Amino acid sequence: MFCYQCQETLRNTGCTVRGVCGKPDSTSALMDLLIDTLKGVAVLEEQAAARRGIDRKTGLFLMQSLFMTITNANFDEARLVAQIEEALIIQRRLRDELQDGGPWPACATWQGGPDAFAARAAEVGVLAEADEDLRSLQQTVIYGLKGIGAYADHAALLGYEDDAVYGHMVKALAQLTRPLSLDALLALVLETGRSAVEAMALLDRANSEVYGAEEITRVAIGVRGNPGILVSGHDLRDLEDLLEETAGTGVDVYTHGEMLPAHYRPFFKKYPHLAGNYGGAWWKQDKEFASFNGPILMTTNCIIPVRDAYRDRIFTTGTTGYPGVPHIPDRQPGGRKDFSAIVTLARTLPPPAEIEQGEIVGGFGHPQVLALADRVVEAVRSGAIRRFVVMAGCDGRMKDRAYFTEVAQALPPDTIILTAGCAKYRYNKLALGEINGIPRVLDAGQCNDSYSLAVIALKLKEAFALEDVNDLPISFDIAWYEQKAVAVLLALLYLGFRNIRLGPTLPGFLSPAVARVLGETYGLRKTTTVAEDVPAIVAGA
Ligand code: SF4
Ligand code: SF3
Repeated sequence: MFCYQCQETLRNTGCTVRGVCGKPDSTSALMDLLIDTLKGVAVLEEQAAARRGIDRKTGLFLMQSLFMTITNANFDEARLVAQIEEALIIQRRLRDELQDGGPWPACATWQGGPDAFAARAAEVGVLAEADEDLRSLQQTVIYGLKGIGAYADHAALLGYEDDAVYGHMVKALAQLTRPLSLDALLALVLETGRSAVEAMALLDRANSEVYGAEEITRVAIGVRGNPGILVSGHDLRDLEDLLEETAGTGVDVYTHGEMLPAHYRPFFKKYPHLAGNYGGAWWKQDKEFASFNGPILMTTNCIIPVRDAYRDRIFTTGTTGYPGVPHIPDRQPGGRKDFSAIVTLARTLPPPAEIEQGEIVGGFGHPQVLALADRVVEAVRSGAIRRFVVMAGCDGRMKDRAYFTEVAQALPPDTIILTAGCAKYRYNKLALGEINGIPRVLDAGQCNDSYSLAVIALKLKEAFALEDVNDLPISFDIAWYEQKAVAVLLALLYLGFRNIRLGPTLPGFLSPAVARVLGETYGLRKTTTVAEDVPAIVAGA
């Protein structure tokens, strides 16, 4: 195997025997094979779409399939094989539709079955491209597409789809089957950034129209005395179905990890049994799931290798999966998922053990911050706020991520931290105070809500009548782990944000030459030390 898609890749160069995340060699091969097969679907769909427009079902299939290959999303090989077989069926259907489609690339001609799987798997994969710079840019596109796939899937589940997002997915995957120059690939990377903006904007609209825009909310982090269900991941529709299923049963529902921001949306406040948030970021789940005592529902990434302490009470749904863990099937059109097995189990189990007490504050999406715009602009003009520091992204288990907590603590009291994603757990429980009644940590929501932070910056640019968003007193100190963060990064670059610090390492998939080009063109750089970075951030360097 060879995989270097996440921040924890071995020695920041690549996992070659087994993933640091626990992904076995055989699963990695199936993921490579699935991506290869999706490229075949895209080549055929691109031609068919030229005649009849994009087929949304095929577009959504591509999105969901790529979502399954994100770090810590799906470890279930049977599901990956089923997805490959489905892709081969779609290929056959498209070939029948096209008939005169001419010669197809290999990714659109190989046939399924175990022997064919093994033979084809040996030919595809990241290292199939020998040139490290071409490989670097090709994979940057793929990883950006994975993040887009995740966000577009969430939007589609709420009934929001965008043909332009599907169109870019099809075009980009098809393009990757062709010999492209470095310049052409760089252009495709930026186009993928544009598509990431569109996908995040779509999801922002979907979430806000269906569940209400985020508003300032205090969320309890202690526990009540009833049995509970813990719901993790990013899928708000799953949370809605679970809250409906548990209403009046005496079972409470707690959010975990990236589900925390659901509390900020007005729709979910009507459920009195949505009890609070339990625990922190994904990587502590081995301990937090053990002490929770009740069932756990994983709706998306990040699931880590399942421990015995909670093996008999964890469930997956949607694009996520784990071998031996019960998987709750998709809802029928117009219906709800059937979570009754989880509720029945919850009633037999003890309530969660308390691991902390108190509250956290969040809900600073763009509508909420813009509602405070007068106060914010005045605080900047008066000098009460010297600088905004965007510290969005992912958390992870590596010790050097303490950097992000220490930066939050070391930033002077006249700075505001804008955050989104599970990176927030590094500092959202610290007592960092307020500036003129505005909390110093403003949490916009999930990682996709990094879009909100970009909107806030662009609106502030207007408020201060600036030509260039980089003239704002705003700096970026981003933490990344998986491929949604890659989509967010490409979106920020596309929107024109410069001098982003990225850590705790630059992606291993950026070759030295590609990293140099991104550094020279966009000012993208690696985080260094707290002592070096904090003064530079405050000075706007
Ligand atoms: Fe390694 Fe990350 Fe790939 Fe897992 S997802 S195999 S940790 S690079
Ligand atoms: Fe976290 Fe996995 Fe990326 Fe949505 S839950 S941000 S790492």
